[in-house]
Amino acid sequence: MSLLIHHIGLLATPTGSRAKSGDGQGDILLIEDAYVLIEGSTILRVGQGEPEETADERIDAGGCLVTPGLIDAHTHLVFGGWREHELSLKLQGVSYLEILARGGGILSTVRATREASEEELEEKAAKALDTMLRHGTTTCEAKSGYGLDLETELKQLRVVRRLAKRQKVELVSTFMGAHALPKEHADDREGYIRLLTDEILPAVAREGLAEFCDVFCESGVFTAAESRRILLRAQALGLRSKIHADEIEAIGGSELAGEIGAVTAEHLIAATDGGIDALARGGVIACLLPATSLYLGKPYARAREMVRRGVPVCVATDFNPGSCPGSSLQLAMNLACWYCRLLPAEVLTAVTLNAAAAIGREKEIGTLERGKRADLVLWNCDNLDHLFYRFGENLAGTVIKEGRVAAG
Ligand code: IZC
Ligand code: ZN
Repeated sequence: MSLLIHHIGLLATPTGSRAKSGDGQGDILLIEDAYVLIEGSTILRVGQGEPEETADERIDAGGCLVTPGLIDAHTHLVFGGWREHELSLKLQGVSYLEILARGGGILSTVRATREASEEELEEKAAKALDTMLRHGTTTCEAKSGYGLDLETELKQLRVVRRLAKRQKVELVSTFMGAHALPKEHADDREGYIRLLTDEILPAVAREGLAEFCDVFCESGVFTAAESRRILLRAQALGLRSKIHADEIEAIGGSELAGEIGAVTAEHLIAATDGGIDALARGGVIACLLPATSLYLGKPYARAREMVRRGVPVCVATDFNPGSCPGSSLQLAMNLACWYCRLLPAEVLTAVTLNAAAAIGREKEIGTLERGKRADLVLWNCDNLDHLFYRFGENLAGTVIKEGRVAAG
């Protein structure tokens, strides 16, 4: 089955199959009056005007902007409950880490996730994915980390595996058992780290439930030395590394990411110049989450400095019930412009090709080029600047996933 999408006013896409950094971050391909010819689930050709071949089906894009499908490379997708009771606390000045230290925050979501059935977790996450798809997200990374015991961590990851089969957003799974110390190990850090490295990680690897392992390397959570131990054990079991680094305080997470060849370092709000250089040296992608800065009232990551120092920048939502209870990648894209000072073309690369590389999918998705998967968005606007200039409304029109209309 072939599908032609023609009369595209402007096609905007990064090119290639490697993360882009420096000047390359904003170096995108722009084609006016473009078409995309799709065969099955794959792009056959992208060009200008009309192709010579006929197609089984046609979609007239009516002069709109078309980009690759958005890729959300950082979410905590599967969780029980919400945390609206923290809103008033936060408004009264109680900090995110203080709420966690009092046994709330992540630990309250852990309680709700342990109590929830697999079916409940699955239905809830399926709804979130449906919303994301309608907003242009065609691929999404999903972390565990609200179980913090063998049974519930596996439960979360199995939910992701089932969701991957039953709905349209493509999912990439990350194990994040090192998200907090569970209450039963509050006075036994060593015991919990052993549980992770000796029992839970081997079980995750045995069942093939995750491609990545992530650690919350943060003051009061896991130290850089503990994070190193957990991530190296995960690497030995075949799981590539991600690190929540320098979100609130810089305690060596970026340096560790560079040292152990992590694929990504996440947040980086408090990253130092030395930390940014360590990322550049290690070829680590910076995964920035500006909607979390907005929600926690924190500064924004120094994206311009990262681009200047040669670090590829990715932008994602961080969708989770505590620090980012919203799944709009479009909002994160707006914030990346206004507060991280990235240009529209740079942000486009950040949520497509660099996001694909952040989840190990740069050869398959992230650009509109021959041989890549046909994931794309027809936007309700006709130029790239417009997409970033508007905010608070969903501008995604028709969303195509693997060559089929998935939403809109
Ligand atoms: O549930 O608070 N930062 N982990 C690290 C989170 C935010 C998610 C949460
Ligand atoms: Zn996160």
